[in-house]
Amino acid sequence: MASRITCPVLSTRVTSAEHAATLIAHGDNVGISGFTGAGYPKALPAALHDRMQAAHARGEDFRIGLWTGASTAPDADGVLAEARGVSSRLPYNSDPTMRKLINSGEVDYIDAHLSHSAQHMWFGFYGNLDVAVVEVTAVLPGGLLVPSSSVGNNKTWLDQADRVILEVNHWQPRELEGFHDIYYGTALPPNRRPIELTDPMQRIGEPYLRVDPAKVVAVVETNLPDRNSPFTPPDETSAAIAEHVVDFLRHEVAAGRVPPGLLPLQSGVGNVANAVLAGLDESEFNDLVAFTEVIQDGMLDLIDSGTLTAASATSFGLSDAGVRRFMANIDTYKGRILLRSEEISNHPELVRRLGVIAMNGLIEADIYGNVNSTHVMGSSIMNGIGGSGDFTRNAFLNFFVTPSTAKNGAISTIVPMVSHVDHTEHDVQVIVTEHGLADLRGSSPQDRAPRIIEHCAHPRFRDALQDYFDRAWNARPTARHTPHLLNEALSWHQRYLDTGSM
Ligand code: 0RQ
Repeated sequence: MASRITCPVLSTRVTSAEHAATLIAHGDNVGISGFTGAGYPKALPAALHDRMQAAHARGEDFRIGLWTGASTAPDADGVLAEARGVSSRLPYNSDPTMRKLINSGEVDYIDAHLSHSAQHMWFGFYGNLDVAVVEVTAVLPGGLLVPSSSVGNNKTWLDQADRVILEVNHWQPRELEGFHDIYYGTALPPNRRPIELTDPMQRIGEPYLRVDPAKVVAVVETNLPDRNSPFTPPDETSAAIAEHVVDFLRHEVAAGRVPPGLLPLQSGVGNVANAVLAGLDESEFNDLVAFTEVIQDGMLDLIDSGTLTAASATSFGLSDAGVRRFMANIDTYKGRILLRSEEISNHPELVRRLGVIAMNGLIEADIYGNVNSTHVMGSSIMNGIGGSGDFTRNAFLNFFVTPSTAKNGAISTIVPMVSHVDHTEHDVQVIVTEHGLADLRGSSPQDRAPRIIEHCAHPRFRDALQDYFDRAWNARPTARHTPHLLNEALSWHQRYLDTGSM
């Protein structure tokens, strides 16, 4: 195995994961790498899990504050949750074991916008970061680090942590060097300057992360794969959603509001998002570019077919087949894929300047266009807001895509009033289900309701939604801007909790 650690100082710090784990103590805040299952530390969390369990067996408390880029994997979030070793967690989680502890009240979850997480750290809102644990591809002289398959919050964690543990993962292709653009120009108010990025693929930083070698207390070598999620081909529902989105974009181009090559695309994670990308791939659109968070298989398809010329993101989020394809052709992607820190990939200034077209999933929307992306029945977290708020509010055009029902039709994803709000009616522009699309731009709440009911709701729920709107309209003639029946607005959710169906 060729050495990936060519920094003379840091090559003396190579040690085992078990030893490195002894350098983390109960009560520490620990910032780990990782974003949508890519680039998270693979060995340290398991070693820490064992230390936590041993401490708990001795009757001692051992819990840490766990900060990440976004979601990690069962062998990072999962094992630490299983060890009951996490007191607080930020900013985005999709791990089922961690989710259970959050929903049982055992773990405090701070569900920040991804673009906020780094700056809130710099502002001092989260407290001191004791340790950073960051996976990298290689360690070069002078503390220059070749990042791995995600960047996330690594720059901030490396800068801010008192102590740093590096995992050098030999599984990550050494050829990843050159795929990153790490911007070191962010300053704190009142000294901030514009971020001079005017093209999605412009380089404004450098290919390496930096670390002060004096802070590095351990370097651990691994050879373990990322958590690569299986890819499900589009089903009938997601294909129908994709068709509505593509048709709408055609319409926008014909109306002269959007250029023929569209505008930089952001696509959320999940199968519906992949289906929309597949829909674009089959369409006449080409020469597209992405300014997004995650490169999923669908993006790779678009790059391979030439529909997409290039993509800027903060992370990969590929299936096993996607990873094999990427690795086999890695040189052809160089210069066409750029990974940045999440504070830049999701930066409101850049999303707005570039005029991004944002497409994200939802859990439920109400008849006035408020969107809930995070909570089930008002109280249980699903994943988190992620980057959906960063992109939605600042986009040129935003879409929310969803099947019209969930849980085998027991739940309508269009409801009288959302049980939690992530994206307000002031932000949301286009809602799309398999039944159609509601364009909410420039419309009042009373105009939106009939459109959403008619075009987006499942036919089985349409009459009940229309009936709710009509009765609310008639109930209080002086309160018709956003008519509601307050004693009934959340009754659909209560009915589901009581009976298992809305
Ligand atoms: O749960 O698998 O247990 O049945 O939610 O739903 O329909 O498979 O859709 O995978 O696209 O996820 C909003 C969660 C949608 C996602 C959300 C249940 C449903 C299923 C998933 P089961 P689907 P998706 C960039 C952008 C926030 C972050 C974001 C998300 C599960 O898109 O996390 O946008 N978004 N980031 O059954 C109860 C409802 C439901 C419901 C769906 N109304 N009530 N359960 N479900 N609707 C990426 C990042 O930021 C990293």
